[in-house]
Amino acid sequence: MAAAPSRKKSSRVSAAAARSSVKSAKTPISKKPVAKAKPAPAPKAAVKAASKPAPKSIPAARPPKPIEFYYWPTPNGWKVSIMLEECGIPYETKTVNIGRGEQFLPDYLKISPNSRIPAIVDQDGPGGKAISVFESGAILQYLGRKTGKFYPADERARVEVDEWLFWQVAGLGPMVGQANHFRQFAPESIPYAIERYTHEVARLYAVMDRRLTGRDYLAGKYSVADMACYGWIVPHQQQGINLANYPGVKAWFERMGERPGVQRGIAVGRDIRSAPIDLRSAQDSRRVLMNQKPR
Ligand SMILES: N[C@@H](CCC(=O)N[C@@H](CS)C(=O)NCC(=O)O)C(=O)O
Repeated sequence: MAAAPSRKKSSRVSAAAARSSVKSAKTPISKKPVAKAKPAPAPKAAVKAASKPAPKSIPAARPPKPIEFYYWPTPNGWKVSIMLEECGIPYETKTVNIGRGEQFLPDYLKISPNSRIPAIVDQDGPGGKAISVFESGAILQYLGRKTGKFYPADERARVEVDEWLFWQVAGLGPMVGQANHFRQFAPESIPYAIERYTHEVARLYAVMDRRLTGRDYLAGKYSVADMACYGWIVPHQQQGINLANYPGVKAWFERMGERPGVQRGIAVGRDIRSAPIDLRSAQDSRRVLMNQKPR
């Protein structure tokens, strides 16, 4: 079982969780449940009364425990915040400040061994036991199977969703990441790298555009594949992309942006992202994120 990071994290129970009036799980997930003491023997009179057949009562169902969501507001984090909001299941956000290096804390590595966000811990996992999941694609598939939403059970439909989900996870995300790095953050301007990744991103937009011509969503019906892609299209201008050149993507992007679940998902942690940047901490973040050595 995975353990929660030991450092204090700001956490917030989502609007969805508040709606289902589930209390936030304040106990660290590493804490084992305390064994209950045996009840004292009942007095005789009580035993007599109890020997009468009691009217059968149905035990009240325990409310589901909120999903613990390890998050920072970035395109990979948004995939899962959108899915959680779209599904309307209770969740508790635990921020992992990747600019401060919290993704490398030993306790977090037990949940996310690749030291990246997002990750989740579901205390109500298979067999009623806790499970942790890292990698955004695996999380989306897990939540889709758990809730039966946005991830079809029919094999043909599921293959289509998987194709576009993996296309995003292995193609669009990493290539946009490289383009962003060389276009905005590299300490020196390397025209070869800028051109290579800007062209590759444009090629991927063209692939997506062909797919979305005559279709509302990537796999026909709205699915986790669309949620995975949306956050990567939000910063299209920084990628050197003019959406007017990709009318299918543009229409899809607008359609997605109108969904309340997408709007709520993208808004999770917006306050952290839009906090005023102090130059020193921005430089420290850049050092943490851009100068990683193998560990
Ligand atoms: N393949 C991973 C990628 C996750 C990823 O790269 N997350 C970024 C934020 S968008 C991160 O945690 N970066 C921290 C770092 O680079 O140290 C997934 O899809 O979950």
